[in-house]
Amino acid sequence: MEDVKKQIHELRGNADSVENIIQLGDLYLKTQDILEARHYYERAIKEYPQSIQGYNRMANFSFCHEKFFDANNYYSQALRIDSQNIEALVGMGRTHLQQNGLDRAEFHLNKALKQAPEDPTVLFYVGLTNLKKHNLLLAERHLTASVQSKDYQYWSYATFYLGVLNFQKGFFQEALNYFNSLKAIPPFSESMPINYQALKNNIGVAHFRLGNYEYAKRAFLEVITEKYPKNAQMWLNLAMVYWVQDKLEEALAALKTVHRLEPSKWPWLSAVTHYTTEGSEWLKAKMDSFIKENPKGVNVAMYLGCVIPNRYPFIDAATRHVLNSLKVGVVELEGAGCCPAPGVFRSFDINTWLTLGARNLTISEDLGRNMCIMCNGCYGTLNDVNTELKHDKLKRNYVNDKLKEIGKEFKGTIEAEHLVWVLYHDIGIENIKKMMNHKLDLKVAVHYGCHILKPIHNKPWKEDFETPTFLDELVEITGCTSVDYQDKLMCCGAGGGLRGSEKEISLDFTRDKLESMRKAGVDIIINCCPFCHLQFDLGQMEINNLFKDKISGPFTIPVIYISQLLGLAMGIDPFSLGLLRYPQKKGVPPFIPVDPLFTSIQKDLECLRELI
Ligand code: 9S8
Ligand code: 9S8
Ligand code: COM
Repeated sequence: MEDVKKQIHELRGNADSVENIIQLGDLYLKTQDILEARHYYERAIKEYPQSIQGYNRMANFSFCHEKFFDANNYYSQALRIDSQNIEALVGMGRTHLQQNGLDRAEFHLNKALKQAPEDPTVLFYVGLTNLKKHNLLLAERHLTASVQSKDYQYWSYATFYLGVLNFQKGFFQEALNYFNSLKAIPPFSESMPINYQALKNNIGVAHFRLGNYEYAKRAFLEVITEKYPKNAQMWLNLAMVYWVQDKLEEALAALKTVHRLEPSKWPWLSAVTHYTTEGSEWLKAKMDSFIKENPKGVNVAMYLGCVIPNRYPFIDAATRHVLNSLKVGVVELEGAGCCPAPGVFRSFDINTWLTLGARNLTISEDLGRNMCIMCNGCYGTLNDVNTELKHDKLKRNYVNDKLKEIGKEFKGTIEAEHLVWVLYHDIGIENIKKMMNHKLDLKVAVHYGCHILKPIHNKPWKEDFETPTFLDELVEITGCTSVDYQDKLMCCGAGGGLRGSEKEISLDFTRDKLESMRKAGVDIIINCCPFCHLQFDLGQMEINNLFKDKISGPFTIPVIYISQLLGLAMGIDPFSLGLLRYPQKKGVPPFIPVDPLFTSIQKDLECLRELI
């Protein structure tokens, strides 16, 4: 420290260049004299407004003091001087990341990555952004690259988030291995209290999810008894361990501590003060839902198909945000291709259709996970192929003969499931209901689409294929009302290659359905298939042009995918769900504005006020 003071003394005499002024600021920062540090950074800006360094320093300074708005401003000014400056681009990225502006963060960080593809800091922040967007493949790639860079600090941060990533995949043991490897590593040692507590928390929670309750308890207790008796989250975690171990008295004592420490964060805990061990059913239900959002431990492999990644990527994003909130472990199907589309490929060549479908299924089999499919058409193909090959030895032999050429084999060990079934049945509609935070009071036209219902012989909901209710039930837990309308189960018009070959006929179907929906007075359309989504969304624009004289007026009914609706009711922010976006772009979906959705429910969505 004496050294630093001496340096300061020497420099103060000749603070005549921007470098020297900046260095003085840096030195003061080392002595913890933040006021003086800021003074010199500001002076650098004032005296050398064309130099980028002062802005970057002030931005970093603001960031560290959690003044994100200021940080944003300074980084913008830095980028005005040099739009490719890596420090400013990364700074801008992490500032947006702090404020949950994931798209903006990604925009700046990708620019930085282009110039510095091996920079561990850049790689780390790109990975973290991908992780927050639930883009797990890219997240893993970038975080792993950051780990390999051997930059000590980023090695440890990236390792931590690789743990988080594996946690999100439902690979708790792998997650635990990553977290354990960080024990006693300086950035996560006890001298860094925030990181230290986060690491212990994650180790405990990973043990908890693995069912190692004693280890979990030990991790939480270490934090509480050693140094941080005021960590309310840790007390809550501890209470959960006692709760599942049926140690009610200990659990209650811990819950009371949580309530004493943070009464406003978990207001429902006020009930514990009246709780006797005989028990309030209500508190029990609340605790159960809190502990077990995913009580059956559902883990899936995501199948994307073609339409979602190419036309409606926000359907994927919204679904992943919802599944993550429900604590469903999600992995990618690396190398998966077109399902292939049932209404197209199957009509031309059944063997090719079977073989390509089987190839996709084997990727899921190798992971030991059921497929979670967000598109009706993909579900139709993959579920049909799966059942046919499971039951027909001749077909299976044919397919496996072909697959042998690429070193694959269909075994028939997994299920191909529609997302709606994963939600409704695997996780359970009751469990999702517990996660609802906002009541959305809208009149909804529910559109099932064809391939989710037919053919019926291999569908899990075969009892009521003529009057299905599962999708309506899922919609109604949000507070919305599913309104009946004419020809509700009719095709949207797109499927079976019709949209591709006979657009006008295909849109005439859609027009017909839309008229019925309008007659029923609905506020929004809910669907569970990206191709239906496209047909209703882009289709309304096309119909408004094509059938100008035939329709009673232009159509503008918002089209919403089921996980967007559920996410909104759960309280997930509308940007992440793809319902709102900034800056408004033209020529990209949604084509029919979804804003009416917000105006009609604004009073129910406090959180929206500041966002819109
Ligand atoms: S993948 Fe290829 S064209 Fe598509 S999206 Fe649903 S269907 Fe299967
Ligand atoms: S509907 Fe008739 S074929 Fe389908 S599923 Fe989706 S696209 Fe509309
Ligand atoms: C509709 C798919 S979702 S297809 O066009 O019938 O193959």
